[in-house]
Amino acid sequence: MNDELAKAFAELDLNDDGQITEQEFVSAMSARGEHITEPEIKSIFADADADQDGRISLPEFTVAWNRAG
Ligand SMILES: [Ca+2]
Ligand SMILES: [Ca+2]
Repeated sequence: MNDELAKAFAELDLNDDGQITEQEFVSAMSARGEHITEPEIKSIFADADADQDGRISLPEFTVAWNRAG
C-alpha cells in the first residue's frame, strides 16, 4: 500500500475504525483550515463514497486518491 495514502486515510479516520464518516471528513477538512466550505466538503465526500453508505472505506479512498492523483 502507498504510505502517503495510508497516512492520509489515518488522518481522516479520526476514531481509527477503518471507515471515514462524513462527520470525520468534515471535521478533518475543517481542522486543516483549508478554504473549503462544508457543502464542498460534502460534495467531495459523496464523490468518494462509491456505494453511498455514508462512509468511505479504504478501497473507496484508494479509488478516489488515484483518480485525484
Ligand atoms: Ca472512522
Ligand atoms: Ca462507502
